[in-house]
Amino acid sequence: MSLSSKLFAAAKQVIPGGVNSPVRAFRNVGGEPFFVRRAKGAVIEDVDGRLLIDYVGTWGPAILGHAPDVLVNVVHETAKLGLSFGIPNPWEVEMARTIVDWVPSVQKVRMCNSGTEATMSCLRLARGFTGRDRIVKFHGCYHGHVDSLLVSAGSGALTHGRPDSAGVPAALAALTTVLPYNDPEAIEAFFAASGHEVAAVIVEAIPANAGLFLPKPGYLELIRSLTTTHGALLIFDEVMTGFRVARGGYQEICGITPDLTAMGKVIGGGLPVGAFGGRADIMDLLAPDGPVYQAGTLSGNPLAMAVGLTQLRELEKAHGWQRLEETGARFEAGIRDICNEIGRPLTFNRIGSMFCLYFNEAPVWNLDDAKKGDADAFRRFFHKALELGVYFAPSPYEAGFISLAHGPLQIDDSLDICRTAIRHALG
Ligand code: KE4
Repeated sequence: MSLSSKLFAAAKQVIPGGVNSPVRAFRNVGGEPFFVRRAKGAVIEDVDGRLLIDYVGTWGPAILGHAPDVLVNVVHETAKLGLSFGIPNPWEVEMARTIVDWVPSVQKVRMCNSGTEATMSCLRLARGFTGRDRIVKFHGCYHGHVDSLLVSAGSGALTHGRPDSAGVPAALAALTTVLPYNDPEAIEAFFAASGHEVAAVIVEAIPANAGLFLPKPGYLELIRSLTTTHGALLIFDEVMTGFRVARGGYQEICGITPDLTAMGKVIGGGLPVGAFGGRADIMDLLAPDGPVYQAGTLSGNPLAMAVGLTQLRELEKAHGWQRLEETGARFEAGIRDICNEIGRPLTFNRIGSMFCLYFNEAPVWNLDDAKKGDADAFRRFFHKALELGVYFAPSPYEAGFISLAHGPLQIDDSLDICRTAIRHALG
């Protein structure tokens, strides 16, 4: 019996499902999760000594690769000064100024401790600012485990076939309208009828919790236009895309100015972090100045701020976004070559260092398309790749992440393994 199996048996005695976050449980792919001992660069080592090239990257934060010396050193140095203060400190001012400088739509920003806190706070702000209650989200988009947003959610909720969580009061869920993504007619019709009720539309800047699919040309612009016309706010959830697909997130690429933005992951460098920001006239409604309450014991803690700031600086110094695009393009070209060799043009969606290989040959533009993928083929692909030394997300409803530590060697090795795994999956 492997040490991972022993640990999983022990974990299940004291942790629900044996995991601290459902998607880690391998329920969608079958089998048992492995337990990690350590990680460095593009490689993770499990407790049984197996080495794996990692395309999950702790779900986005490890954009430089795991445990780069520069981040480990800054943890050591900062920890000597304190682990948490619950008192204003210089690091949080510098983080706020960096975010405001890099993301022009963010005039003011508040730190918190997870992406969920960030999106939850955006909703409360939007409701407080507009005096309205209705929230609009999209099928398959995931914004963390916020009650109002666990309605037709993606990621782990979708993976486990429960996009609508138990425990969310029906009265609250009734205030959330869920629309099909990339469907202009649907959102136009909804706003024509009910736009005056809407506090905010929240959308993943790039939906990456049902695999990954891209906004059709003009779609985000339409959402921006409709929200502006009807006095609703536009919230970009950039928890995953922020500081990854571009220095200023996807809004830098698409040129759309949201009213609020939720952020996380990359800005913590692997330590617990979230942030939300936007128009000053909205953010100033937050306590202690305004009537919208939001708080957090560990918000702006020095370790997360110091590590996150260092990661952002390293990304900028290394021209990280250009390099991530180049590596992502290399990986995509390799996957497409494999599919051409096999004569099976599987759908591969990518933006920069985020991607999804669907076991589906038709285009994937929304959740319904994503669900047409061959789940059994994905399972065979996932486990063969894992057996051969590559770790992809244990669900077809997640994205893959490439880091600056994924060099040509790792990419070429990964593609060789993917060739075998795809052939195995397709039989
Ligand atoms: P956290 O609360 O997990 O820090 O962030 C929630 C969140 C918000 N918005 C987006 C677009 C997200 O993708 C997430 C969380 N991402 C998932 C991966 N798809 C986290 C993995 C997990 O739940 O274990």
